Amino acid sequence: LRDCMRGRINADEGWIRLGGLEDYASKISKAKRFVMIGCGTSWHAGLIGEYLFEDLARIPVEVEYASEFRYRNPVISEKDVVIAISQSGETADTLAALEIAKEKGAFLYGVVNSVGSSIARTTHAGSYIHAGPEIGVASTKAFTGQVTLLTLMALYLAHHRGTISEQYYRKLITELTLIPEKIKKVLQQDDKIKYIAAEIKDRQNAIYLGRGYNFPVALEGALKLKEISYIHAEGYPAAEMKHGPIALIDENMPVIVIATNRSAYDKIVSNIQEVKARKGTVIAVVPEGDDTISRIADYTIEIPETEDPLSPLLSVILLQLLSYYTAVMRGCNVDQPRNLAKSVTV
Ligand code: F1P
Repeated sequence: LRDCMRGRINADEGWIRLGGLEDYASKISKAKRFVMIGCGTSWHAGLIGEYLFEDLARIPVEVEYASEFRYRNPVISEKDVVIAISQSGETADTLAALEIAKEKGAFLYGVVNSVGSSIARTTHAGSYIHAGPEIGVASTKAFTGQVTLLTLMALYLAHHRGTISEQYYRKLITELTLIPEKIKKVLQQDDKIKYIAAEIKDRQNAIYLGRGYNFPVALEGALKLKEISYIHAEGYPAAEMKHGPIALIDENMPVIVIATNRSAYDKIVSNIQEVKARKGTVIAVVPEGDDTISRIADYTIEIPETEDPLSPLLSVILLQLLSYYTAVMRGCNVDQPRNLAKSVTV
C-alpha cells in the first residue's frame, strides 16, 4: 500500500498526483460514464471503484465481468471511459473486452500491476499499481493495490470536479495515508484470526455479508475462501439475506458479517440477530470499541476506525488472513491452489 501511494499523495499539502490520469484529467472528468471491467478479484475491485467514483466524484459507473462483456453486444460509445482492472495484465477475457470497447470508440484506461503487459499496451492511458508481483496465484496485495489506486483516482476526480468539499477531501487523503499503520493493528490480531479459522476449517459452507462499501468486500472474502481453502462460500449484500440466503442458515453455517459502517449500523445488528435466531455462527468484523455487536456475535474482530470509503482496505486484509489460516489448517497449498492459473490467457 505504501508503495502504491508513494510519491502520489501528500496529505500536508493536499495533493494527489497520478501521471496517467492527470495527462487526461479534463477528458476523463468529462466522461458521461465509467465502465469498469475485470475478472475475479479484479472485478470486485471494480465494484469498490463504482462505490467510490459515484459516492465521491458523482460520475455514473457500471461494472461488468470482462468474461461476459466480451460475449454480448454492450452499448458503449466515445463518451465512455472503460477502466480495465487486472493484476497480471494478461487476462484473455479482459483483453477481448477491451478490443470491443476500443472498436466502439471508448477511451481505455488500465489499472494494472505489470508494467508493459498486454492490457497496459492496449489501453490509451493508465496507472500502474506498483504493488510488486503476487507470489501466490490468488490475488491479495494486488487487490489492495487496485483499491488504493481507484481510491486515489476517485479522490482526484472528486477534487477536480468539485463534488466534495475541500475539508472532506483533506480528511480523506490524510486518513488514506494512515491506513498502512492501521493495517499493522489489524495484523496484530493474528492469534484471534487463527482461532476463528479453526472454527471455520471443518465447515462445508460459509456466507459473507456486508453493506455499502463492505458488500464487495464480502464478495472478495468469499472468493478468497473458495480459491484457497475450497470451502464453498458466497457473499451477499446484508439486506439481501432475507430474500433467499436466509434459508441456508442453521447451526452448520458460519456467517461472516463485515459491520464496520457507521451508517445503517442498526440494520446490520438486526441482520445478525436474524442469523443468531436460526443458530448460525456469527463472526463479526466491527469498528474498534464496538460493544453492541460483540454482545450478540459468537466472535468479533475489531478494526481501527476509518472513513467509510476507506474501510475496505482494512476489512479485506483481515478476510484474506482468515482464508489463509483456514486453508493452511486444511492442508491446502495457499500459493498454488488447485485448478487456478496466475494469468488466465485462454
Ligand atoms: C483475474 C483472476 C484473479 C484470480 C486468479 C485468476 O486475474 O480472476 O482475480 O485470483 O488468479 O485470475 P487478473 O486479470 O487480475 O490478472
